[in-house]
Amino acid sequence: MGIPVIDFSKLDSNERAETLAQIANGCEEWGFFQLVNHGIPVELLERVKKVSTDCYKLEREHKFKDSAPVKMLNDLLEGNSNDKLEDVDWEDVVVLQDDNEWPSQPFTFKETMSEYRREVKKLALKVLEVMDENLGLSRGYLKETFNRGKESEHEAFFGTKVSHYPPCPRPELLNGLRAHTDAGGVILLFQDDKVGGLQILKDGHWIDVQPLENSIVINTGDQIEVLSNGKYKSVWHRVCVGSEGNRRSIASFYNPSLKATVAPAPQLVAEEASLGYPKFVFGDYMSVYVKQKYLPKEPRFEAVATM
Ligand SMILES: O=C(O)CCC(=O)C(=O)O
Ligand SMILES: [Fe+2]
Repeated sequence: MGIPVIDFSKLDSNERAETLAQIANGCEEWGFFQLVNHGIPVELLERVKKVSTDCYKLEREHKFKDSAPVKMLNDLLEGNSNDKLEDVDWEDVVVLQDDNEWPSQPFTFKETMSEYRREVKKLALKVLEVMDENLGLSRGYLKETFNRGKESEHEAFFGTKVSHYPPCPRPELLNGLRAHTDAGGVILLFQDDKVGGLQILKDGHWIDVQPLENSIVINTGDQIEVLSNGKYKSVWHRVCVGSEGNRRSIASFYNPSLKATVAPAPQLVAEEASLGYPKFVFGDYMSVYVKQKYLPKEPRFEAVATM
């Protein structure tokens, strides 16, 4: 069993209604689905894979060898312990935003990743519009909620996390990335074609998000859960490491601005009693999330309700 695979191009065909229904099902029942024919050119995706892999080799690999997880695993093995390391991730991360410093190697990295970010942001906005429609919200409702006002500090956050999960000599002793739900809005993940590892918690079981060449995995974060008044739940997921293959994953996050106010959409609240979530400012939520990322989300909603 795998997560739903949906042909996004069929939204523009006579199969629009079925496609909307498939996406609604993906959001309501799974929290995760994969899009094929999503509109990002395959030729660009091929370049993204190449520059990311090259960047890892040129700028990151030697740093990872000196990183905390590697040291912690070595210490553990030297002490002859087999206790799992519960509070570390076997992951190399580069974060790309509009206003931070990016890797300079290979020289095509910046240009290629800027182009990718433009394309994936367009896809994020299309996906949000489909969610507006499926939820019965006015077109643009989610985007407008994420962007409050014209100043840059009121603009939605858009970040891209380029990760590698290198092979681990003792994969049973570590997580690639500990289980969590995502804090924000919609996440668009371009994962490795071959090396798997991402799993979601579905009906009490961890299931694999099957690698599918050049597809984009979509999932929804805690803010979409709040805005949809619980109709679209953010789902627990984790990354397991393996002893072979360096898994690449490129996750792009379209999140509310830190100044945005988030609350269940009034149209989705039948009466006061069915209001399942508080109203809060996203920046306050993030200040709780950074301390509680790997814990259940409910106490985060409670904490922010009283702020
Ligand atoms: O690397 C992945 O496949 C998932 C990454 C992820 O869940 C995250 O960065 O929040
Ligand atoms: Fe995540």
